[in-house]
Amino acid sequence: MSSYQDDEEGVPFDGQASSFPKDFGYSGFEGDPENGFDHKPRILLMGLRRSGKSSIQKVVFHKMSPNETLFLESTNKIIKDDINNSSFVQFQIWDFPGQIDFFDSCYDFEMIFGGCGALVFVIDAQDDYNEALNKLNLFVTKAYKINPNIKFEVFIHKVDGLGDDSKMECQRDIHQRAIDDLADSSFEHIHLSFHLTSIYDHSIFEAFSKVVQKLITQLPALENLLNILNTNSAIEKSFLFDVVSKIYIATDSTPVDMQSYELCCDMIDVVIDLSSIYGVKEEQEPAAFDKESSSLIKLNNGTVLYLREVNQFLALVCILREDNFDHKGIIDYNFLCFRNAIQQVFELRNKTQSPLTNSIGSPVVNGKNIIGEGHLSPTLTDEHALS
Ligand SMILES: Nc1nc2c(ncn2[C@@H]2O[C@H](COP(=O)(O)OP(=O)(O)O)[C@@H](O)[C@H]2O)c(=O)[nH]1
Ligand SMILES: [Mg+2]
Repeated sequence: MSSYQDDEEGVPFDGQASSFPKDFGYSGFEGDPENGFDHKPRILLMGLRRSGKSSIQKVVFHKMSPNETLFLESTNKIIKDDINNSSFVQFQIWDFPGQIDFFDSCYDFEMIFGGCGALVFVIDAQDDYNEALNKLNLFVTKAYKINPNIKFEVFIHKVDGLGDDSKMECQRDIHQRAIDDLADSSFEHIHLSFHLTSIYDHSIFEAFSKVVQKLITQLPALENLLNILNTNSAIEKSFLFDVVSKIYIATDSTPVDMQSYELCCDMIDVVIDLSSIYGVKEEQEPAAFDKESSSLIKLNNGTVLYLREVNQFLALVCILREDNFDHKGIIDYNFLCFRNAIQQVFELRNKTQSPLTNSIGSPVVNGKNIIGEGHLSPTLTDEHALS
């Protein structure tokens, strides 16, 4: 294991959280605690050389601009990156060198896959992908044998160079061949998820959001809270954003359309940019996003974007019709209830070391199952909200 390098290891979170305790984040991965590894879900980035793995990691989590990735040097050892220093989203990303080989004895694959939550396999769609598909099959089957709980995600990457038709064609082809290959090696029960991605638009953030969401055990509870909030406040769409990475860690159960997601991402940029220019007090540590953060943007098509701080790391961004924004008082009140409920979900998780979930996989808040009728309705509902 001498080839591992920790040079990008993030500074541990310093515990300065305003609203939440310092261990606020995801629950630890289900790996063996004895092996001395960090108890964070681990996401592995794999794929051929130059497929775009390091670029993805830099753009999504380190604010690198897509053009700068042209100058990235190729990775020749596993780079472990701790995503937790300033962000709610806490996990490790391991960026693998493209030329990694299973017969290389310096890698301990039992350990690598054993504690892994998700394996992201990146395929360069602008290149010939035959070799990539062979590698995919090899990696997935090997990883599955060691740890069948891994979520397998395939990023069909660099699709910015393809037209709409060829994107679809490429996805269909890769999907079909990957599934066929698995069937040929008698692993047809392995589930692969496919995403079309590019670092030049929001698709990479969207895809990563979905990967990260699968690692959040509290997701059903968060979704449900967002649904309740929306119904009672006449909100059309709401996202719970990790502000630093602009990954959404949950959204309500209506389908996500890319445009709304992009609008919300752009709103976060606007808010952070404006407050780092005008909103930072001199005597304080510069913090562009804090308890006071909130913003309202009216679009000229009768739609309103509304952003509120949920905690140091998270923001709620909602899209609603301008007419429904007349009830701002109710929306704000419902938001406070929502924020409280979120806080309870995570406090509970932090308190109990034992598994949080019950039979239907959702946490219990205040002795009540968070999924189910009537939950929180006494506080969140207001008859006037929809009248
Ligand atoms: N057109 C395009 N190029 C990309 C994209 N992502 C990465 N690249 C380029 O692909 C090259 C290889 O990227 P790199 O991250 O070093 O690949 P790695 O070897 O898999 O880590 C770089 O020149 C990137 O600028 C993308 O989404 N679209
Ligand atoms: Mg690399």
